[in-house]
Amino acid sequence: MAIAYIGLGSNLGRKKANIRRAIKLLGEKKDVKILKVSSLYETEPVGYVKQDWFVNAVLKAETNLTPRQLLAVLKEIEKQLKRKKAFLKWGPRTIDLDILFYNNLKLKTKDLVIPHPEMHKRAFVLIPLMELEPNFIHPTKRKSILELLANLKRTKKVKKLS
Ligand code: PH2
Ligand code: MG
Ligand code: MG
Repeated sequence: MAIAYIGLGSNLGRKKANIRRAIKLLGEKKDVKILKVSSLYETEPVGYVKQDWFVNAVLKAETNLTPRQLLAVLKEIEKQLKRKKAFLKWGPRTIDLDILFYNNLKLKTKDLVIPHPEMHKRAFVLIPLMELEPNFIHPTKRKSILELLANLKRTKKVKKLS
């Protein structure tokens, strides 16, 4: 069994409903057990800024899928939620599901990089992750989530939803 952390984001359509639906679909997979889910946050877009704000969250799951199998499951759920093929890097999407961590694995392949290569710079990931696992050590940065967040220059707004 492995522990995986997954980042969820949506900025098209019914954003909160998209996030909740993705969590439900993932939880229904027989090889995935969701252990914890963070609060939902409204977050200012990072990267391509001329798009709507996102709703973001992070979850912790136990799984016996390999990273590659887990990625395939996440892609399948993205498809089910009608994510369109990217017309713009980092542009609007109904749902985005990213593997943040998979145990302490370090993996670099063409279509899958773990830990997620941008996560340590993103308050919209670190803040929800802080709720779940403040002391988890980032396998390549060798810093805890708490430290990464403390070191982050925060320019983008992240607001907790009730
Ligand atoms: N995802 C991106 C690019 N920018 N900004 C926010 N606030 N939230 C996201 O999930 C996000 C983003 C690419 O996946
Ligand atoms: Mg992403
Ligand atoms: Mg993605």
